[in-house]
Amino acid sequence: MELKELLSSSYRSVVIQCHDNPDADALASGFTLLRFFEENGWNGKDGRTARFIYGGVNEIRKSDLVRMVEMLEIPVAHVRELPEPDLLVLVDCQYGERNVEKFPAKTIAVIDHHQPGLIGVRTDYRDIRSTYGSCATILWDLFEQAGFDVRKDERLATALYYGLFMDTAGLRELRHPKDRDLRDALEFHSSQSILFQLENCNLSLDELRLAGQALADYTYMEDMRCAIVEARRCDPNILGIISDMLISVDAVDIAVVYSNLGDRIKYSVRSSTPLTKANDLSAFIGDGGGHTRKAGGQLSLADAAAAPIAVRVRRYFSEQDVYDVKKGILPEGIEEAPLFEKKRLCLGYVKATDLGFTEGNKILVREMEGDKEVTVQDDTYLIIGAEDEVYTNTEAYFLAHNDPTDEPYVFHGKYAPKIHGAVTAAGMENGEGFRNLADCAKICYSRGGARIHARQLTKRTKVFPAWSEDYFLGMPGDWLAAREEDPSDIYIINQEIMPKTYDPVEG
Ligand SMILES: [Mn+2]
Repeated sequence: MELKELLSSSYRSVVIQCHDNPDADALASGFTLLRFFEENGWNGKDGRTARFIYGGVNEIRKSDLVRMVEMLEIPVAHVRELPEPDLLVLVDCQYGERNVEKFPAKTIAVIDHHQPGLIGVRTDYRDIRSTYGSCATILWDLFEQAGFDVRKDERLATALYYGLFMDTAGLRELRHPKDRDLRDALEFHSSQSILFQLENCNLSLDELRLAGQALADYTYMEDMRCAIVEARRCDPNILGIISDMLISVDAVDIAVVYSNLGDRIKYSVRSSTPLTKANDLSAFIGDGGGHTRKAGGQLSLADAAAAPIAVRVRRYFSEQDVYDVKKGILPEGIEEAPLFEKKRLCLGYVKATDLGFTEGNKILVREMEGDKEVTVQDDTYLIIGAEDEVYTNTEAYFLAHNDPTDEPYVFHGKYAPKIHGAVTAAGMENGEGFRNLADCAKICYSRGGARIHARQLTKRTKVFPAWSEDYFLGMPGDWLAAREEDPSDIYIINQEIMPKTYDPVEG
């Protein structure tokens, strides 16, 4: 969806509504969208109106939210009745959901980052991006697309930044590269003093007591070095605080903290062991994601009734195969699996020095999987691979395995990798230094021909290769591969990538 679709002047009355018991993300999304409508003529001379409301029994009471509304001057109204508007835009929630008071409207639009729910409920426009950490991120992306620059009003930038901050446990559970883009683009355009005040008044004395009680009653799985804690119903932000405390305990390598919010379960995961990535465990438990160390997610009540959190955590460990090249734990019979041959692939490449970087420069590469730092050498090539991932080669290796061309590379994936100098000197406009790597890249063709043995996985599998501390994760349907010349060099190939990159060897 694009915002200009909502700008028809036939919508004389526009109402923006967020969920009942609004949180920071909901307030940020509604507030900035209201300003967008005003920028485009609503609440002006011609009588078209736009307002921002929420329903439900309760008025905003949480202290950081009360201050957020005051300090950012958010004109939000608590209502129980609403004259039917021409256009109702729901932000950070969906029409007909339990936590959203239902008001009639002629046209309904939904902008949300939760799981799409309630198929069949009427919605005329929808933009649901459930892989985003906050609804603020979607709004920011839509504003960018529409040419509405929130950086010119510090209050708007601060609102969006704080919305993302609160929905991602203090930016520790960022899920999508766009979340990182928002953080970098708006950090220096937000009011640091307002953010500091808000961040430091979002735990009440009651919540402190709740966190203490929850921590006192942990479940400990000694074999996994995993601790699980259930907290009473609370603001989801508290879960991140509790899990951060839990993971700092010496006997705890994995921490899972959850709470039943009434309409769903929210959970927070921490890991301090390279054997388990927090985002893997989080995605296994329910609808979750995040970082290798810190992640979070949510689970529907029906799914939790079918298998509670503790059962899911146990299953995560019992229902997996683990291979470790360094320890010599290898899959049996992989050298008898069918042979495949690497295809010639169309990839993107850029020589780092052609981007103006010099030997020793540290650069930051942002891709779907996350951010990574690369130290540039004189002969460093950056390659955009078949999975939109970015990796580096030396010049000698690159030329030995690829045929470069001068044709411009065209990116077709979901998030075009970006790059910038990782130096963030004082006063430098961080986030604005990002360049789209794909725009600078040219096409090369990999030589192909390398052969592997491969078979499809029937079980979730972790492979620790010889050359990295990080493991590959394979799901049933993905492929377990071993190089023909060296069957101990094993790795995982995603099931969608396999047919694009390998051909079966006939006979
Ligand atoms: Mn949200």
